[in-house]
Amino acid sequence: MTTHAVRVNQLGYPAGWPLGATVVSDSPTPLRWQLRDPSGTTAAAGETSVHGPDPAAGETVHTVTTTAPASTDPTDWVLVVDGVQSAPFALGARAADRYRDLARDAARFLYLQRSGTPIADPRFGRPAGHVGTAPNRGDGSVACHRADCPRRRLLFGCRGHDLRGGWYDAGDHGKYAVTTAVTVWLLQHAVERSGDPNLLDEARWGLEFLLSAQLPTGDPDAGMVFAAVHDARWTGLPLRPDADPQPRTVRIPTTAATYGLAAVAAQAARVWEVHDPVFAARCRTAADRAWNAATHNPVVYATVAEAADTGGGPYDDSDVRDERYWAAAELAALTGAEEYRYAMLHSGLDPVAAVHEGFDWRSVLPLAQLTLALGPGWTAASAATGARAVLATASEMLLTTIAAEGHATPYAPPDGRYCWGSNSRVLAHALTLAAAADHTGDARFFAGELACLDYLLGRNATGFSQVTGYGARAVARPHHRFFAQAIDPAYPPAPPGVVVGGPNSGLDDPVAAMARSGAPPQKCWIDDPGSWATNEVTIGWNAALALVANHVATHLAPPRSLGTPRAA
Ligand code: 9MR
Repeated sequence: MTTHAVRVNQLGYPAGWPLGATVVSDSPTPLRWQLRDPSGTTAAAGETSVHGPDPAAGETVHTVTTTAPASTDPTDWVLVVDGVQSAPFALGARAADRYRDLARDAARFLYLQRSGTPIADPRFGRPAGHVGTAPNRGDGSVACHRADCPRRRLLFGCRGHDLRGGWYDAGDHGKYAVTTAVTVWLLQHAVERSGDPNLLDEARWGLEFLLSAQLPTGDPDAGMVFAAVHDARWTGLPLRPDADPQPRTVRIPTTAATYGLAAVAAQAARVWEVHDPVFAARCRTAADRAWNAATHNPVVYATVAEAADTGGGPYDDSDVRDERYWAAAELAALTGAEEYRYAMLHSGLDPVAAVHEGFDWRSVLPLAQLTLALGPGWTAASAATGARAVLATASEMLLTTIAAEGHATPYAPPDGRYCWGSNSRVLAHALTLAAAADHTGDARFFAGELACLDYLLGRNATGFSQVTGYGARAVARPHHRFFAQAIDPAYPPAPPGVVVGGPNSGLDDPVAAMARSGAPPQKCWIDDPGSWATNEVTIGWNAALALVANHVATHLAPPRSLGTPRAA
């Protein structure tokens, strides 16, 4: 009978909310747990619950469930079970503060990923990437391969399109429309949700790139949006963006990319109205053009075959019903027009199933529900009520999963296989629970959101916090061409507050395949810069992290004093 590990949220636990932990032990009977303060004094104690086998982790586990006490000693608490000690964590107000830090750090990662502009940062700064200074070939004039491109000159092909700016998607130097759209949407959603315009500048950086990827009037694909611009061939690690010598290539305009612009430009038209009405009007026009173009070109898909020349990710998607639904929802909220409501009504999709599965760049219907639930602009009251019910129903299902899983995560794919970027599924679920908490006021949903963060910040079978810089035992060697100190000390380390893709049953790279072959799903991960399939970082995943951390920090903040009422 042995106890091997005590896994906790290494950031910490805010006072009055659940303190949940997982203990790896084959003891058939409950074990004593002790919560010890930094001096080693036991502040609280109790008994574990025997959970039994946890198939996702391939382990037999117990769980600890108690309420986090308020504490005057904010850091370096530990949980001890059967002589085994957890990593240290914070309690009380300090934990809430750390979520505020995390929200800021997570959002800053997007700035650090900007292309086409120098990055001003003492530790993580660098020259502008892909502006055309040698050895870069630049993104200012990237040729496309369309036979009917109007910029084509006889024999020489297309003279090139200006696709500077935007964000590098991940550890490579590709810039992709579908992930840019999700990232822009998340940032603008935060603004629409809280009224805090803090993230608007960053959102606009991504949006301007999408606008420049939309083909102008006169082009045979007018209104459509290029899917991506990336290197013609994969480059190695490490590599600073401005030192990338590869020619750049642009990927054909697709229906999914175009609906993505329609959705976020419609959302931007609402959000920018009060700050910059001229830009808002430009966004509205772009959204209209994109909707019409995608409606007339409904089946132009990004495919693995089309991406086969390597140098960028395929981001393949051959079901764009959800992208159309998303664009329709954002346009309905902007204009109230019947056409968009009709499109949603006849999508043939099941919103509860989609929200329960969670969003990613390929499955975006949940984003539409989050917008509709806010009831902005012209959204019909019935649509808002319906979306809130969808979020609440899906959230109840997520709480059931959390209660059943040994590591209390809402992620339990039906086939038992963890997907590429599984950590981002957990974040998607956290956003669903956050919205349900806001719309219903039900504290169980907020506790569910915290459980998602517990998992990501250390209560998982890897035993690592999956966020850089947050936790004594945290991921530190992500797959990234510039934050590559793990490979070459001349490069900067990963900045704090970056979430990696996490456990991926596919083990789709040689490093992960070699190290983790046969591992249970939640252990299909390795903190190695060579593992792009488990340890890469992306803008979309980090934007979601920023939103969740921000929501938690805001929810935990003491209610603002309304002042002393004066006598009438
Ligand atoms: O995030 C993407 C994941 O959903 C896909 O399954 C995977 C394979 O197509 O690609 C992931 O995206 C990667 C892209 O292909 C290349 N740049 C890094 C992206 C994150 O790992």
